[in-house]
Amino acid sequence: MAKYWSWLFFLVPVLGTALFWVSADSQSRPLLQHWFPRDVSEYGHVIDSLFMVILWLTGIVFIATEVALAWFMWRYEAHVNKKQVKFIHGSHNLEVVWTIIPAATLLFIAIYQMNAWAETKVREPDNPGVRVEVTGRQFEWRLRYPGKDGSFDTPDDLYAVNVLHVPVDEDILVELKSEDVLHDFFLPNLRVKQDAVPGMKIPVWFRATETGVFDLVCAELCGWGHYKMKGHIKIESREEFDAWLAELKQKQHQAVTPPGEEEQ
Ligand SMILES: [Cu+2]
Repeated sequence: MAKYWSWLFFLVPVLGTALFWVSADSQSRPLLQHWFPRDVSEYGHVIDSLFMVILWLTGIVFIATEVALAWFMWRYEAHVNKKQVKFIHGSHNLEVVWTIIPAATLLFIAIYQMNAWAETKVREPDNPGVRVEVTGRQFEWRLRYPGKDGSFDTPDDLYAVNVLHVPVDEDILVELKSEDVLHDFFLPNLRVKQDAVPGMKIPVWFRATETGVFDLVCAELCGWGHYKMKGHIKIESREEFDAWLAELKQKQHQAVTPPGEEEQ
């Protein structure tokens, strides 16, 4: 019976690896591209290559341990091995080895990822093309642009909901907030994922390299309507973005100014 179990366990790494292999995004295997969403961010490849390094490391360990598990089940089946079992009380050398190897691996990852972290979380752009405030609330994304004067909390602030317009090839600086609970600002195609924490203003930045409409979703289970908390990011040319902003300003102006009180 144990022989069957060992085969079953052996199938885990085999099927797992095969599934990753066929679904990976590659020119030579265009069958099932369930891998990363298309990268349209300037630093996206940094995140992706870091992901691949960690996937290779954990993948090798996964396959090695699963194969070892299956092999031991196969080799040391009780019915076959009539020899008396020898008990041991641990091995000091082995303990040292399997403590040092993971510790060294983690230290390697910690040092290796420093540049990626700095790029995405530390080196805030000095002169962003657009600043926008994004506030997560149950269950939508509230967006605010500073208007002409470039600062928030002034009468020319512009408001939008769920569709984040940004110009392509410019640094975008998002000031991320939450109005109620934990949310998570997730732009899969831009490799941006950041928790929105009540009481905090967290800077997030990216630079889009292509125009198009992509997902903006909440990646934190934030309540019953979490699934509804999805929007879009619309990446467009500078001209289109300015035109949209002007139109938004026009609409907002009409909405707040009573007829006959048009400012000159
Ligand atoms: Cu949410």
